[in-house]
Amino acid sequence: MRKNQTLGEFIIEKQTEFQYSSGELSKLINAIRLAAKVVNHEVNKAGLVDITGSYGDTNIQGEEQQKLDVLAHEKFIQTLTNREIVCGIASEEEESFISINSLDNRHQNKYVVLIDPLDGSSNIDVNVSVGTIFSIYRRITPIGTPVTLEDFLQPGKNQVAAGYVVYGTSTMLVYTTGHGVNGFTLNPAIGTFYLSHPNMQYTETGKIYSVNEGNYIHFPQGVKDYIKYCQQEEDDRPYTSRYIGSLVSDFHRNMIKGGIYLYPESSKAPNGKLRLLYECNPMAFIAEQAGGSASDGFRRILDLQPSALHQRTPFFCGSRKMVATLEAFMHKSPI
Ligand code: P6P
Repeated sequence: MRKNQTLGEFIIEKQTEFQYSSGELSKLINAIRLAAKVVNHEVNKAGLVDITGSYGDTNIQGEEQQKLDVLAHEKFIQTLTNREIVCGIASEEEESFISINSLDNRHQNKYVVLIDPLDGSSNIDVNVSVGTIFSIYRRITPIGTPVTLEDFLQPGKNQVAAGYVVYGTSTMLVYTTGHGVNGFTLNPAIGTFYLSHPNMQYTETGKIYSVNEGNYIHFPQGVKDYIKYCQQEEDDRPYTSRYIGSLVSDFHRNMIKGGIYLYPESSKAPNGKLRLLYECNPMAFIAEQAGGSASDGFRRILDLQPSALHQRTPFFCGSRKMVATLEAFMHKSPI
C-alpha cells in the first residue's frame, strides 16, 4: 500500500486478501467505483441543470424523491446489472429487491449488494454534501437458483465489504473488505481515485457529538442524560456539537477527528429513522474496522437479525469509549 496508489492498483494488490475470490469482488468494487464517478459528475452540476428539483414521485420511505436520488439509483442499478457480477440488488429507493438474472439464467454470481444511492438527498438543493452507501454480502441460498429475500436479510456481521462515497468539497470513496478502512480521493481532472487516507482509524475517544438536538424532548431519558453529559464543564468536556444532517458527512468527519453520531429512537420515530440494512450495517462494519463501534444503545448493530428490508433502528456510532459511555446512560435509564 502506498500513498497516491490508484484505487484500481489497490484493488488488484488486495485481490489476494479476498478469501476464495474468483475476482468477482474486485470487479464489483470496480463497478461501484465507475458508478460513483458518474453520480459525482451529476451531483457536481446539480445546481446548473434542472435535476435538483423534486422528482414529484415518492420512494418506499414516503420521502419526496429528488431527481438526483432517482438518477443515482438508476446509475448504480445499471452499472451493477450490466456486468453480471451480482445475483441481486436491494436499493433504499425500491420497495423490494431486484433479482439479476444472468444472460444464461444460470445464476452463477455469488454476491448481493444493498445500496442507499444518495443519502441525505434533502441537502442537494442547499449545496450540502450527500453520499452513497453500499453493503455487499455473499448469497446464502444455493448458487444456480434465483436470489431470495433471505439473501438480503442477513446480520451485518456477514458483510464481505461495505463503503461510502461522500460528494463533498472533494469526492471520496471509503471502503473496507474486512481488512481495515481505506479512503480514496477523486482527482476530477482525470477521473481517477487516489489512496489519500490509508488505514483510517477512530481515536479511542473524541470531543464531537452529532445529533439533531431539535428532537431532544422526544429522546429516551438515557440519550437526554448523555447529551447533558456532553455539555457539562468537566474533564475533557464540554464537547463540540457538529451536525450536518447528512450521515455520510457526519460519520466521515467523526471517523477522522473522533466523535459519536447519534440517531436515537423517539416518540416521533419509535424505531429511529435510519435503515438497518442500507445505512446502519455498512457504517457499523466500517466503524468497527476503523477501531470504533456501533450500537442500538443496547446491542451491537452487526449482530441484529433483520426481519424486513426497510426496517429502522436506533443508531449510535463512533469512537469506542464514547459509544460505551452512551450505552452506560441507556442502561441506567432504559426508557
Ligand atoms: P434529521 C438523511 O435523510 C438521513 O437519512 C441521514 O443522512 C441524516 O444523518 C439524517 O437522515 C438526518 O435526519 O431528522 O436530523 O433531518
